[in-house]
Amino acid sequence: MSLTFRELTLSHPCFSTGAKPNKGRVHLPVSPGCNIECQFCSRKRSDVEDRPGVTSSLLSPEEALTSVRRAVALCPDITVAGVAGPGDTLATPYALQTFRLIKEELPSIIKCMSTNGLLLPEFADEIIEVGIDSLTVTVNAVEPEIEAMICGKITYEGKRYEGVPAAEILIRNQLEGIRKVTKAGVTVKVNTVLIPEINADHIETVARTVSECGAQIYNIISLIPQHKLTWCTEPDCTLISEARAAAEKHLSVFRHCHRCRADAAGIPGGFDVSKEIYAREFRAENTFSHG
Ligand code: CLF
Ligand code: SF4
Repeated sequence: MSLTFRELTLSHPCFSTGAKPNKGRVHLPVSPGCNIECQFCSRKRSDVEDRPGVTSSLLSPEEALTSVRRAVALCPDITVAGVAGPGDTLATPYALQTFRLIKEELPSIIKCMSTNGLLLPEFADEIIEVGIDSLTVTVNAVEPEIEAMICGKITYEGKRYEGVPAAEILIRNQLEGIRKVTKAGVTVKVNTVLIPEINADHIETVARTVSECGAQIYNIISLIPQHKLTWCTEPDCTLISEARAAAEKHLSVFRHCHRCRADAAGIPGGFDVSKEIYAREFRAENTFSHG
């Protein structure tokens, strides 16, 4: 049985809608591949870049379980084990395999998974059965013409799609998947990457649509202009505030996102134990993508 939204607001660092979270999470970089091509995404191995999509190493599900044990021993405030990349969690089987091990060995740990949602309808039953407590779906647009500017290509059922046809499939699956898992009691958070030149005027429509599908909390992530979106700008504080206010008409908004790496560990924005767990030397640059 998954935790309720109310229980998550008290125990999950990315579901606290009021005060800064004092709970922590350990991210397990077990998902190497992806099935879509976000124009802002640059996945890589790095010890220094501090953003989603970046990791020092990849782990097997068994190694990930060991990492959770070490993380909790080092930082007892860690309540959540999350898989947020570096690729998509449903493009390979390792994230769900990892959560099965956690469920068996460490049942009190909250299981949190982040996906682009392309394969969500297909894996919804397994997500429910494994007992994922919180699922994040990154939905950057619900209009195919807008999404096509953000996601260039997808690979789906063995075929490559581009442009608007790709965006139509992605949006359809994201919304269908959100409906399916929320109906079964899984709490869904939606992340949207705010891109001033592309989706800034579209945020309220995304928030309303995903809320109607059952999502309960919304997180706006500022674009880090990179890869094919270097022509775009990072949103300023005013634009972020306006976007949050527009979204908040429809669902709760999370405001303390730290655009975590795929191997982050500790309290977001606070005590960091990732170096001890993943043997990283130091962290510095602040760049971006999903989380
Ligand atoms: Fe990780 Fe994401 Fe789960 Fe949180 S992060 S998989 S929901 S446990 Fe949190 Fe980090 Fe922001 Fe993500 S601060 S990037 S929202
Ligand atoms: Fe895949 Fe996530 Fe990168 Fe998009 S941001 S291409 S979903 S890994």
